[in-house]
Amino acid sequence: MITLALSKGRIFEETLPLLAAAGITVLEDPEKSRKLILPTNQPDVRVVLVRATDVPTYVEYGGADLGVTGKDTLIEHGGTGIYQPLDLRIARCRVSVAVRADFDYAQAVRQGARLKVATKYTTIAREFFAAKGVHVDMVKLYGSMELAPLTGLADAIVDLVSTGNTLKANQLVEVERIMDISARLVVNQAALKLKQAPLRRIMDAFASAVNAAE
Ligand code: PRT
Ligand code: MG
Repeated sequence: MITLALSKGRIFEETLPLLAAAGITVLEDPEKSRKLILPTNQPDVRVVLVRATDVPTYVEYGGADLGVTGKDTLIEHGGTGIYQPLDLRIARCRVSVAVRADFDYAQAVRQGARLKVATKYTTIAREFFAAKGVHVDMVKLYGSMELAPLTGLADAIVDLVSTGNTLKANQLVEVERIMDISARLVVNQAALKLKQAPLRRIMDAFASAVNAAE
């Protein structure tokens, strides 16, 4: 049995075409079913639905043989003990710094002010501001980062941006782009040895589909 960990939403949706390229069809719609284990047209392949941030953990400890996860999530997890063979180029976005439109970020940085930063991405944010020599007080959040500068919880947020519509709707402006993000295929290292043939077949099909999509 091959177990693939996916999260509901964009990761699931954007992985479907790659699965199709490997001849795999998921037989149930996660938006309609309450099941967490979804069968596929291949009796020896199943999909497990986990929280996006839990995908690396499932793959690391062998709860799943492989998974699809954003580079953001992978960096925050640490990526230890996980094989990362392929950039799938799906679920693309960027990690950026955003502030209220009336906050002078450039001046705060220039003056060496301590910056209060709210984010779910504390590892990425810490590294970024350390490299800039900016002192930060980090506030860890698990969602709705956009609210933090509007309520005085923070001066700035570090969050994912795709179209920029969410920032705009909350009167925030993107002031720095930290890194580009896309989803990666992650594979359990022991599984790669024990189930080499079926995993290679899926990895190769994904790789061809990614190259064809270029
Ligand atoms: O939502 P939930 O709390 O269950 O978990 P999650 O947010 O970790 O999962 P999900 O499915 O939202 O995101 C999974 C992965 O998709 C992320 O780890 C990213 O690698 C990738 N991805 C790509 C995105 C986006 N684009 C994205 N736009 N993840 C989140 N967003 C959010 C962003 O946080 C912000 O709130 O969308 C909003 C911004 O979008 P725009 O288009 O308005 O700029
Ligand atoms: Mg989300």
